[in-house]
Amino acid sequence: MSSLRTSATTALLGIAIVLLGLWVGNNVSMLPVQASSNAPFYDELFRVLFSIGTMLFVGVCGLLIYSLVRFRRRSGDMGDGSAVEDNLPLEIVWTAIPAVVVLFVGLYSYNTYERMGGMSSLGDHGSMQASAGKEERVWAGIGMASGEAATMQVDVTAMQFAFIFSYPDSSITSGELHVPMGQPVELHLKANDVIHAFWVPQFRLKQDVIPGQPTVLSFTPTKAGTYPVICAELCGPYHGGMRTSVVVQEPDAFEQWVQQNSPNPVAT
Ligand SMILES: [Cu+2]
Repeated sequence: MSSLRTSATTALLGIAIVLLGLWVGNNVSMLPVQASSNAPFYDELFRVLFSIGTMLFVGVCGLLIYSLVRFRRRSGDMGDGSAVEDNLPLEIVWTAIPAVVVLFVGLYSYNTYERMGGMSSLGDHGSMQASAGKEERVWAGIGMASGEAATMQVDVTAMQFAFIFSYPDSSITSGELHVPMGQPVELHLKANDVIHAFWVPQFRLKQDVIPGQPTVLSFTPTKAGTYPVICAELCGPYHGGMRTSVVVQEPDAFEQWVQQNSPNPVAT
């Protein structure tokens, strides 16, 4: 009878922890504003991971505190605890649960990456560049989401300790990234010296840039504003100062910026 009660209590607690995890994952938001087309995909993944993380955290901490109190040493008790070993079902359960969780998280993360644009479209991209005469293999990054075509290319050079943005169409070179809202942008990143990483939290994009490995990062800015661009890979003594801004502008304002900064203005 008491083992039945223990099972029922355990099941109820398990359900409570799952519900708590789901509630926390869906209602507690600590992320900055969403400013790119990739952000909703990322946040969906984050909510799932946050839910699973909450369940595991509350479950493990709860069990730990319960055990500390329930099995504490009573006064006068000088013996060792009873030795528990060879519980096959228990060992199967605690191996199976993490295995299933890790497998699910791995597959779901890859699926999220694919929906953002993923690697497959980078393959098309490589062939596009080859046909343009520049035979350059793209090693990593995020391609265009299906059905989109980049309307603007920006070359990004990462070096100790700055990002340099150049616009091939208008010959602008800038220390600050300007992009028009609502238009697909394709960043072509390269590193001159050591490994850097291009990170814009509001875009939910963080991409390593490795010397000798051309990298592409595609996104569509969806919210006007100024957001930080941060180097997210320890790259030397002034790594902490390696940051600038990305300015997402209405198309008109962006066009004006291009006209004002282009060394050889294009007549429109
Ligand atoms: Cu850096």
